[in-house]
Amino acid sequence: MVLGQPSMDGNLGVLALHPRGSGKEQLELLWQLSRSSSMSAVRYALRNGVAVLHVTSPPVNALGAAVRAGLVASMERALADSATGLVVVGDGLTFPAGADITEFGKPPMEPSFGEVMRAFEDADIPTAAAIHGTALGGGFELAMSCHYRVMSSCARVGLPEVHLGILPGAGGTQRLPRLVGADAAAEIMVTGRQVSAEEALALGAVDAVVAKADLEAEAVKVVEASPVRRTKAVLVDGFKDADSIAKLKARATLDAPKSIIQCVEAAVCNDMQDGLAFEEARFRELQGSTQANALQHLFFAERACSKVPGVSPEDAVDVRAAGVVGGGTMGRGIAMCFVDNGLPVTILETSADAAAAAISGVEETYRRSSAFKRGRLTEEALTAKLNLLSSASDVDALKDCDLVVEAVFEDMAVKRSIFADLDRVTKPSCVLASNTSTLSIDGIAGAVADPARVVGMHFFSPANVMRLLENVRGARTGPAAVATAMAMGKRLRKTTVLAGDDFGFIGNRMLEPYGRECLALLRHANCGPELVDAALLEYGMAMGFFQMSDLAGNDIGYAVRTSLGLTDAASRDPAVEYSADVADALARAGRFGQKVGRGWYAYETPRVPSSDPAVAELIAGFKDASLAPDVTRGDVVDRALLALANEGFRVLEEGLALRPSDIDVVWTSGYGFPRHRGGPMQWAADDVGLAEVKATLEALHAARPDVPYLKPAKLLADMADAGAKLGDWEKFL
Ligand code: T1G
Repeated sequence: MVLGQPSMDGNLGVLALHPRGSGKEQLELLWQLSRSSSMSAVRYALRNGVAVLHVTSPPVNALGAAVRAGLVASMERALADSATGLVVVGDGLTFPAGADITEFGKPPMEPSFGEVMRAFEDADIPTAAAIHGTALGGGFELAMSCHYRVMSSCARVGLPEVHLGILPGAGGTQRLPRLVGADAAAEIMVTGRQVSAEEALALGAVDAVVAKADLEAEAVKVVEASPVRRTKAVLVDGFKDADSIAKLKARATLDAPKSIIQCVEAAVCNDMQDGLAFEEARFRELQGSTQANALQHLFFAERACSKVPGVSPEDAVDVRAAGVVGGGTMGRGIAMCFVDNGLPVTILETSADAAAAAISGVEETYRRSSAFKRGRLTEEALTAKLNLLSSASDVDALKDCDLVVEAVFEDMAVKRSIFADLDRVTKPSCVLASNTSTLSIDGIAGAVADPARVVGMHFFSPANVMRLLENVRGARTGPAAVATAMAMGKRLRKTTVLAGDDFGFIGNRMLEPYGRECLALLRHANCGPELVDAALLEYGMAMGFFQMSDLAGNDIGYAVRTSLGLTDAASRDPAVEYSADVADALARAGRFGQKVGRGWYAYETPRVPSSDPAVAELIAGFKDASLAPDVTRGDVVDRALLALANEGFRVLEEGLALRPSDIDVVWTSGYGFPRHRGGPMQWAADDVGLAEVKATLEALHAARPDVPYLKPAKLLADMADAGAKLGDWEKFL
């Protein structure tokens, strides 16, 4: 192998193209490496003649360069020691959970993944992987390069690269079909799902499932008693189930899943070497692509968002009992989150009847759920959940709570009186949270003696389903309340972000200009909700704006605008465009959306929107003949999504978000922004480019100077002028 040259040996391209120093110097560097950090990353021991390798690179034993070097050096040492077999184990949390994602996009380091996999597959002694935790991506590929796989009963395996916009590039697309067949392999890689030990054994992906305590010993027994058996020698039969592969192809709309299916097809009719070359070529096309960059941006964004500078997880209150004030849709959903994660909760309502109704409402929701209907949620498990749930109509019932979440309707006076009551009966250490989506947390906190214990916990409807939790720090919210809310988000397995306390926090604040621009588009002659929504769906939004409004309820938006004095033309600022007048008219016509069977669309079939001539007639009254008659889908995307991203930069410059990637997490996990676009900030800055974003916004603003949200945010403009990327944002604050 000649260093610096792209090689055909499954070397993951991005990891092999760096001509630093001569071949000889690089090799020397490799052995130095294998002598130093790599040997600390992989511990070597000989056990009755069997070499046992322990990968020790916390937190997840990712297969970074040092681990790869350590594995290759240890294999060579085992052969030099005439070992009779070799077992590889992960120390700590897990068997290697994949390539080291932090190495992506950085200068490549040897040895290549291909070299590591070949060393284990081509070894002349039997090799086995002893799998615990989550053997994912390159980790599972390493296991499949071993001749045998022993798995602990609670472990999981998988190839989730598709979630990073890439494919398993270390032989996974060629070895998995050889172990489990083309159909199952394609399904596992296209979905990126984790596979349980039981299923992995049934599929033939592993050879044995044992108790964790016996894992290493059992793996040693296997290599002591088994011959060399190379996965590459297995031939792959064609797809058996044409329907399921057709469904898989239909759902494979993004680049990575398409390439994965092509690789499995290549495995069917090619020998291993050709299949690996095909896989490598597809991997090179994907790595560094817009979709891969976007999804990898989100991988780290979703891990960074739970970290709050200056607030330590140790500050969190130990929550052993929770309370929820309000047994309506949101209150019930929040209570379900608590009991779903084993936390006792009391729902407080205004009367005993309402309290009882809240409990039966929760039970009914569980019984209607697909989990219950499909038996995943058993009667017994449901009973256990309901045993954690109680309700009351006397606030004293919440006196022993460690956390109380208020979820009543949006009225400041009502919320303040509830918080005053809570302040009176709860422990001083109890954290008081509000699920408000628009009102000021600091305004609510003013009702209690110690405002430091008041924080916002903004769940999204339905709270027991939606992944996002937007916590809100008021001006007087203390570190304990912030830490408790963030820790609770993790405990409830929510994607948790911290926002500042201003109108609409992060998500709803940005929803405002996005929605206003969608409404303003209706003034063009050819534009109705159908065109706007079709353009947004085509872009990848989970839902069009008008479909989303009908789901949320057009009366909610109208009530918020009325509370802000906007629905009365006389009290509005005439110098500012108001595009929501058509939405006000829709609400006044009682078209509240799905809940009444008509909104921007008609819903003859529940949840299925269809065009309604009555809406076209209503909108016709708001058409503006002075505007260009026709808008295109491209115009819709430009106007709605650039207005959204622009507001994101305002949110950032005002300190309402801790980092731009938090904004992307909010919109991809709470508002249906497509993950393969990375979020509004990453898309605008690193895909479109800030210079173009700025120029487009300036042109839109020049045409409509009475629309303040179209004026480029200062942070955006400064970064654009400097040709900056999203990662440089802090330099411009
Ligand atoms: N590389 C680098 N860092 C990683 C990592 C990885 N693969 N996986 C996790 N981390 C970090 C993470 O950023 C966090 O850091 C800490 O570990 C704990 O993670 C050749 C090219 C394993 C199921 O996609 O799914 O192999 O925030 O908070 O909830 O074909 O992490 O503490 O600083 O998520 O217990 C394929 C990705 C890679 C698996 C554990 N592998 N990881 O979940 O902890 S591509 C993956 C996970 C690949 C090959 C290709 C999860 C987990 P920090 P965490 P967790």
